[in-house]
Amino acid sequence: MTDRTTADRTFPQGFLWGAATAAHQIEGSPMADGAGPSIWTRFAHTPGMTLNGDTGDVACDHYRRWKEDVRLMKELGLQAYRFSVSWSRILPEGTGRVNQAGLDFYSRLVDELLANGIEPLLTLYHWDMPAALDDRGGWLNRDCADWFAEYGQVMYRALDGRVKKWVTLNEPWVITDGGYLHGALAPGHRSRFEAPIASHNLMRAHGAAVQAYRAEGKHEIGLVVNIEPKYAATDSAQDAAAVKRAHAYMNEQYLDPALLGSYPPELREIFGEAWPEWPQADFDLIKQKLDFIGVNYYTRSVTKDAVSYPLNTGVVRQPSGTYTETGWEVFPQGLTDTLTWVKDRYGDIPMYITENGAAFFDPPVAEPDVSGARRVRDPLRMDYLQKHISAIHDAIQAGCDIRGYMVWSLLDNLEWSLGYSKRFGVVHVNYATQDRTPKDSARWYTKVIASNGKHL
Ligand code: LGS
Repeated sequence: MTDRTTADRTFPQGFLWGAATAAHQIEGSPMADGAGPSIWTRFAHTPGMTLNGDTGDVACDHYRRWKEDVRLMKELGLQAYRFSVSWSRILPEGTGRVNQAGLDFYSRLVDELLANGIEPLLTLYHWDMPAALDDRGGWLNRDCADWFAEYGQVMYRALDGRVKKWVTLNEPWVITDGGYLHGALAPGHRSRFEAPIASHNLMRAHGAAVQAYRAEGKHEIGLVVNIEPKYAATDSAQDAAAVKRAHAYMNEQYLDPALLGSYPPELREIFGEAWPEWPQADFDLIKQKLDFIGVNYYTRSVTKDAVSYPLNTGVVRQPSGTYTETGWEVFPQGLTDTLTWVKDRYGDIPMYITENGAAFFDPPVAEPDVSGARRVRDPLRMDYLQKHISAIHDAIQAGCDIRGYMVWSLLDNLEWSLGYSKRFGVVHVNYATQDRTPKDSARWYTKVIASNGKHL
């Protein structure tokens, strides 16, 4: 570890500092201007699926307040903004007819970002598949690779002149584990047989969208994965094997086929008879040259052998650990370990931290102080971000090619099935008035950006 008080913490020149969001979590107005329903609109409107029945019908009303939100980004000094496009605004039926009004929304947003000197990072898929495609089997239907490439092509043709950084999928592990294995996320299936098929088809869709990009696009495209490093609870052989299973399932299941063209052998052990044989042609599709990997990092897990479905592992809570509001351990060293692991296993590929952040209880917005500014004091979030940004610097010093950092999230927003109960924003959102108030962490982040990481 470097000495945080004296080390030269300047980040590489051109390091991109920004913030991230996703369509369903902030936009609201899901059916506006000719959009079709997405699986998340449908899921959230199904009784019992989200905390308090919360939906994305209003969220942060960003669909109408996008201009004001870009102004806020500019005020905060952001250099980049990672957002996602809602597929069903563009193709209401999922394929075929393009809804120009939906496309116009993102086109205006991109123009406004560029006019303010903010670089857009566009994610094609952050979990909100058109419901019409789920009706045709969703990610379980092998045709999804063609559907996704078609949607990608529409977006590349419309925006590649202005958007230079593209992401195919956000976190295929979460899509599958939440959507097809445990059912807490849309479309809410619970099947050990479906999960490997959904995963595999997501990766085929990723490969097809990258191929389509090479035919149309001139810039960069990558994949975003969540990585959670696994550490053994004891030095027993059983716990070591449990770590290998957990690590293969969560961290290697997607990067291995994308970058190495194969799956780790532990997946067969985990899924047993539910693990199919895959044709070699599928791996040829999945393994495309990528320009970067996006890493979403939140926490680690200390893992032990245990009876659980389907991994037979358990997570050991750390008595001396610090935990966030979502119950995740704060463990910055895990981010350094994660980034060096990616480099060691997959080679010297450029990486972005495409998400990192924490939900903590925030006190109410304080009355304006003498300067007239309203404040939200969020020292725990600031501390979390500070330590994780330092951990990235450690990884850079260890030789990792890290190109940028996107805090999760710009705004407090809809945390999927947890509804509005968890606040991840560096900017507070009052959902009754839609007032935005930068928290202390945002003010601090502005200085980090202005000093290229020196002012941590
Ligand atoms: O809002 C989501 C954030 C919040 O935390 C975002 O849309 C997702 O891309 C991303 O998955 N997000 C996220 N992930 C943290 C997952 C940690 C799971 C830890 C489970 C430990 C028991």
